[in-house]
Amino acid sequence: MTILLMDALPHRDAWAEALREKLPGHEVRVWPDVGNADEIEHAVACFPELGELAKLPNLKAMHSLWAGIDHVTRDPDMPWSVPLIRMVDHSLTQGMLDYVTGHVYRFHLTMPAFEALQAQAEWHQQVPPLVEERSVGIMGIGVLGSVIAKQLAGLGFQVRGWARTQKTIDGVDCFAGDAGLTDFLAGTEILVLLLPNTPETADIVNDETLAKLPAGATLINAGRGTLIDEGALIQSLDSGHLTAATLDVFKTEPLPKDHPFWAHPKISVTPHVAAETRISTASESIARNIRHLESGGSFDEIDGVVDAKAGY
Ligand code: NDP
Ligand code: OXD
Repeated sequence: MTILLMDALPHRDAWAEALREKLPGHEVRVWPDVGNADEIEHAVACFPELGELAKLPNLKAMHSLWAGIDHVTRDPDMPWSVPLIRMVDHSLTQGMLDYVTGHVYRFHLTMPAFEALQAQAEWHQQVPPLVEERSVGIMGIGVLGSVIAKQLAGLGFQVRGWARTQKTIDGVDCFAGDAGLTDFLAGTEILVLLLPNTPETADIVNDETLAKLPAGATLINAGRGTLIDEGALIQSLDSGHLTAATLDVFKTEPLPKDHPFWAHPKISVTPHVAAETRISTASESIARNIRHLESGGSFDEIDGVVDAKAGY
């Protein structure tokens, strides 16, 4: 059984070593040393070169190193007939849980307002509400969003979630589709984006949707930069309707040096670090899926198999 690590990743030797260790008896090749392409059955990819996946005629599965698959599906020649499995991994989930919980608390405790006061050496005691008086809305309650929703509900926040299909999550008010979006937004003070990049989610945060949030709302985008109409976000912040935004992902990454987000007083930028794919645990997720398939297991039993029609 031969596995090809597709990318020119910074840590690809470590990835290859981890996969070899976890899949003894398998050959792990590292692109561009493909060898006989007919022998490759599993491709492990984050940001593969365009057209390279289509050159592997006997591929059984493609394994994305990231939870988001847009770096793989950007390839117009990607072989959609081969199942694509996105990363579902404990460390990735825990990292996102830490990131979102931390930034939700920062907004809940109105830290941007205190930071602005500190810059003016102003003592102004405006006490934040308690968690049970604060609503957090999560757009995208899939693998990551659902764990975060449960955690925030457990901490006492009023939590609501929005997805394409109706969900039931204990302690979380769930909304679905276009029909549920207005009500979802109207009751959301801290909006968290954990949607994938698809044609349907492009610029889903725009003038119209931002206006549906209550005045004073805040935004955390840990999903994809494509979710936000950047001009609409800046306008909403400048008007004071939205009070602050924390952005981890951007339409162009790295965020260009002259981009207005860097210097905007109400925007905090993190460089796509909300959740990292860590080699130790993620290589085990991939190895487990490969072992499962090799032992005759089906794709239905694997977490994260991409629905080609839905595009995520
Ligand atoms: P999932 O596929 O498990 O969840 C996606 C969620 O989005 C689902 O709830 C899905 O609805 C919902 N959704 C998709 N399309 C629509 C739509 N058109 N309308 C409404 N809801 C929609 O993905 P994960 O939770 O694993 O990851 C989410 C995203 O987070 C990734 O795609 C990636 O972009 C981003 N990410 C960012 C990282 C970072 O470091 N910043 C790290 C990891 C991930 P339904 O449940 O009905 O299918
Ligand atoms: C992502 C990831 O999809 O880091 O952004 O997994």
